Amino acid sequence: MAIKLYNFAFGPYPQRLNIYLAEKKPTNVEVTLFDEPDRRADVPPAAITALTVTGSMPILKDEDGTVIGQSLAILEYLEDKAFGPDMLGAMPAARARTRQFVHMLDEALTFFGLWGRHGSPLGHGIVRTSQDVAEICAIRYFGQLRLIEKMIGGTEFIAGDRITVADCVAMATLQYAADFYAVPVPPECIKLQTWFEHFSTRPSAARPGYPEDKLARAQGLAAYSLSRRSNEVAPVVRTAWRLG
Ligand SMILES: N[C@@H](CCC(=O)N[C@@H](CS)C(=O)NCC(=O)O)C(=O)O
Repeated sequence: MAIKLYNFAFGPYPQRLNIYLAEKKPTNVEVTLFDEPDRRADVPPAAITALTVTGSMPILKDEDGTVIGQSLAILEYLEDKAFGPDMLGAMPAARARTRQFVHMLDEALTFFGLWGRHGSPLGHGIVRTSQDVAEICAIRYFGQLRLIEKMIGGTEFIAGDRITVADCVAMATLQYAADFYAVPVPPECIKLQTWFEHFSTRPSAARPGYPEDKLARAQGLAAYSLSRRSNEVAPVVRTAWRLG
């Protein structure tokens, strides 16, 4: 019997786990990947989404009946229970350093997700959108990346000399921003950019396939956000991204 993980093949939260599992290679985790959500086709199956209150992916189910429905809690649980190399940190200080990055990156993704939802055609007609929210969240996203940049030392990986869950969360976030919405790592975040280029070459970070119709509408988020706003406010996003 194995720990079961239900997940999507793409998406910023699912991809945290996809990258993590490709790095950790545990032998006691069985993964089921679903295509993009389609309620009519029962994908992912209602029997799976009903396991948690949100029904979002990823979802973990262990053999004793334990169910976990948040990606960061799943990562921690797998660090406790999955076979494979330690990816959190051996000592309390190292673990705390990894978690600091993870929380900062999680906040960054929240800002980015809101920017994408409110600032791109993908959200239109699906959620109530606000150009102000889009701009505020774009600024907060870039600001958060600049803070993370300051926290990174001169190490090969985000939290130190060994790969940790922070690398998986960082890669899933920056890859989603770059590949799906065409928003690159800001050029002034040199350490983050160097790390991103380096980590992108790992097999675990292979670009996932995105649904073509959604990809087409998501691309060029920054340019699209700018073009929708009067010149009065657009410079704020322009400055935040150092667009010149
Ligand atoms: N905070 C959750 C977010 C998970 C999430 O939003 N997953 C998305 C995919 S990126 C999802 O399943 N969306 C479909 C849905 O909620 O029905 C986590 O960290 O696991």
